[in-house]
Amino acid sequence: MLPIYDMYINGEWVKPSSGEYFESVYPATGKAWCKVARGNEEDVNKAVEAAYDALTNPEWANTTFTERGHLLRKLGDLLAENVDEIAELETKDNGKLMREMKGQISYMPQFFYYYAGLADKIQGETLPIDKQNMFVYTKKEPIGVVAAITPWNSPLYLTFIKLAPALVAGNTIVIKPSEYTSTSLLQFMNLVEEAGFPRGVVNVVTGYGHDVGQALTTHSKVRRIAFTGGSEAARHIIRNSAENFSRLSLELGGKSPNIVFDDANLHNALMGVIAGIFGATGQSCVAGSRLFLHEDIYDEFMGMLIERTRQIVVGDPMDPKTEIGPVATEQQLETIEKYVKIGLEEGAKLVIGGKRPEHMKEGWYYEPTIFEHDEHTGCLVTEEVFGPVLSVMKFSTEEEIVQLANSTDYGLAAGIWTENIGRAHRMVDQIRSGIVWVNTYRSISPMAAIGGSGLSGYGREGGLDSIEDYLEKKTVWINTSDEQMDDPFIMR
Ligand code: TXE
Repeated sequence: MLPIYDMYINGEWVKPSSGEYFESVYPATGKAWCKVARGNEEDVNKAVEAAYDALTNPEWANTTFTERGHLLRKLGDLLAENVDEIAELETKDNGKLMREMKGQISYMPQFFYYYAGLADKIQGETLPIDKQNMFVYTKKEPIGVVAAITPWNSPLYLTFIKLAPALVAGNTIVIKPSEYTSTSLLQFMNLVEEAGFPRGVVNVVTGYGHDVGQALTTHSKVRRIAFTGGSEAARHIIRNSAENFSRLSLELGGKSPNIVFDDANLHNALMGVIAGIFGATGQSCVAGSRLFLHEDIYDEFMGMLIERTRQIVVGDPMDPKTEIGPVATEQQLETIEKYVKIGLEEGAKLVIGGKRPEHMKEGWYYEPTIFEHDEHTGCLVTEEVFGPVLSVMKFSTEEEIVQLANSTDYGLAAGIWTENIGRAHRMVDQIRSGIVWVNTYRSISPMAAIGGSGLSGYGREGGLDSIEDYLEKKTVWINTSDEQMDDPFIMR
C-alpha cells in the first residue's frame, strides 16, 4: 500500500470530494511512491470560503503585525528543525539531489525570518494635503484571499516566497502545488498548524492545473494570484484573472545568457556556467541556457567545459556523490528529447550528451548536453528547454553581445563574467533582464527580488517591495472643521 496524502482545508485534513487520488512518481525509478488527493472545484470552493472566513475571524483579523511576525518566526524555527524529512519528500517528488534540497530547505527559514522582521515596519503615511481642515492619511491592509500556484522544480522555495509576505500582510491563502510535487507542502502544513496559525489561514488543495488551478484562479473571492510556472499556463491564468480582477504576479521561464569575456576568471566562470545549466538538471527558471564565449577564449573554455561535463556524475539523487539526478517528469524528459531532435535537424552541432545515459536504465535521466551554434537561431537557442541542454555561441565585441543577449522574448536572468568593473557596469546597464549576476550565478536571498519581463512574466517576488503586492492601500480623509457644510454639488 502506498502512503496516502490528503488535503489541508480549514485546519483539517480532508479527503477529496471526488474520492479520487493520483500517484506521485519517484523520477529516479519511474515508479509511484505515494498517492495524493485529486481535488476539484468543490474542494477549491471549500478552501476559498475557509480562507475568506478566516479574514474576518478575530483570531486572525485581530492579530497585530508584530504578532504575525512572531508566528512567522516560529514557523521558520519549526522548518529548521524538520529539514531532512521535508527535503527527502522534495527529492522523492521531483528527483532533485537530496544534498541540494537539504541545502535549499535549510536556507528557507530565512524567508520567514526576513518577512517576520518586516512585519512591524509596514506603515502608512500622512499626506500633505492641499485642502483646508482636512487630515489625510493612508494605511495598509491585507488584500484578501491569495491563490498561490506553484511548479515542481523548487516546490517549497517557490511557495515560501509567496506565503511569507502574504501572511505577514494579514492575508489568507489557498495553495495549489504542482500535481507532481505535493507532499513536501502537505508535510509542511503540520508545521503551520504547530506554529499556531488559526484555521483557514493557510489551505492546500492538491490536483491538476486544468481543474483545481482553473477553479482557484477564476474564483470570485480570490483577490491576488501568485503564479510560478510555464508561459502556457500563465496565459490561461491571465485570462482567468479577467473573471475576478485579481492582482497577478507571474514568474515564468527564461532563456538566460551566461556571458564569458576574455578577461574573466575562467575557472570561476566554468563553475557558474555548470551551475547555471546543469544544476537542478537544468530545470530552473534562471537556467543559463545560452552560453556566449568571447572568441579569444572560445577554444580554451570549450576544452575546460567539455572536460568537466564529461566528469559529471549522473545518478541516484539520494547519493551524496551524484551531481545530476533525473528530470522531474516523464513529460519533461520527452520535451527535452523533442528539442534535441529538432535542434539536430536544424543543424546545431552536438558536442557532448544528447541522449539518455546508458548506465541508468530506470527513471528519467538525461545526459548533460552541449550544442554549438554558428548563428543565434533555432529552437534550442530561442526556446526554453528546461533540461540539462546548453547552447554555446561565440561573440567578439560588447556591442554584439548586448544585441545577442537581448535577442530573446524572455527577460529573467543573465550572468556576466569579467574582471573589468567598467565593462561589468556597461553590461548591467544594457542587458534586459530582471536579475543580472556578475561573477556569480544562481545566487538567491529573501532580500533580493526575482522576476522578469516579456515571456518571463511580470511582478517581483522577494525583497522589500514584494510585500506591497500583498497589501491594499486605504486613503482616509478626516474633516477636522466644525463648520456647517452647505452646497453638496461642489467637490470639497
Ligand atoms: O508547468 P505548468 P509544466 C516551464 C518549463 C516547462 C514548462 C511546462 O519550460 O517545460 O513550463 O511545465 C498549474 N490554471 N516551467 O507544464 O503547467 C500546474 O498544475 C491554473 C518554468 O509542468 O506551468 C502547476 O501547479 N493553474 C517554471 C503550475 O501551474 C495551472 C517552473 C505550473 O505548471 C493551469 C515549471 C491552469 N490552466 C515549468 N495549468 C519556472 N518558472 O521555474 C497548469 N497549472
